[in-house]
Amino acid sequence: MSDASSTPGPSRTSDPDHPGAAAIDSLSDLGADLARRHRAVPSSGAAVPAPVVEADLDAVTRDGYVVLEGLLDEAECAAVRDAVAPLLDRTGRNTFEGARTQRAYGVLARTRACDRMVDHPRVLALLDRLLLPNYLLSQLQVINILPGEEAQLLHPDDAVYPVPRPRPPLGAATVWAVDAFTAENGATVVLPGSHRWGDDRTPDRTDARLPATMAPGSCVLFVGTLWHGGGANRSDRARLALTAQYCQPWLRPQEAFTLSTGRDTARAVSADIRRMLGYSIHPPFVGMVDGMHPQRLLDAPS
Ligand SMILES: O=C(O)CCC(=O)C(=O)O
Repeated sequence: MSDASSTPGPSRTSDPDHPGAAAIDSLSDLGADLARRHRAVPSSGAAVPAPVVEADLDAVTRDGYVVLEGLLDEAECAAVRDAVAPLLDRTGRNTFEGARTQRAYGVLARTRACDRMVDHPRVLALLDRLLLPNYLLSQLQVINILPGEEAQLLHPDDAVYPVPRPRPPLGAATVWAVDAFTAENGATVVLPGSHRWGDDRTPDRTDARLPATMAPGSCVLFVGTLWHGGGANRSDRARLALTAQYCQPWLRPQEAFTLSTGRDTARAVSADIRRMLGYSIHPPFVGMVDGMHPQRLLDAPS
């Protein structure tokens, strides 16, 4: 069932009770057999030159994050700004979401304008190396930090999963600057190297906190183990951002996108986003629907 597999399936047997049944000698055979029509295709990240990805990956491995500059142009940022403005109608329900921060969820079901922030090749090229094939989208939010907002509680995103640290990350995230991120307007604050900390360590005043300052159309990508948070907005203008979180394909995503996002949306997005919404399998079975690859739900008329 794995669409991560690109190898031909196992050979068919001549068992008279099960004509055409495949011989399965290993779990990878099983995955390859069940994928059949829905085999892996490389993500759009495969087109990114290897030296570029390796430099990005070196930074992430060393510091826990990397700033990817200038991935979207001003027209693309303006389109995102226009599309998300009507979605920003409320402030946070607690100080973690932010009393002076507007958030919008369910973005993919409401606009196509943000898709490139979810499946940008530079991001996918890194995720392809940090996570297992068929990693999933775990969250997608618009975050608009208003003037006067205080610094968010520092946190690692994958602390929601009860797995002891230190350990490899269970996911990764991007925060995209739609407006320029500055030290004054609430640029995401990162703690370099904190992705290696164990459970016995939380940030104290001696730890370096760096604002991820960047131009519109750039993003900061960090692993789920990195301590970070939204910055205080001491400017007189809002700071508009979009954040996408991704997780290993065997984990439960924070938002159940297969429940919250309709099949018309799943058909409308790119193959990379569709796979990340859950129309994919972690081999041999995780994510199946009625014993079959979930992509079949989209092949049939709904
Ligand atoms: O808005 C930001 O810069 C980061 C927000 C964040 O880390 C979160 O809400 O989990």
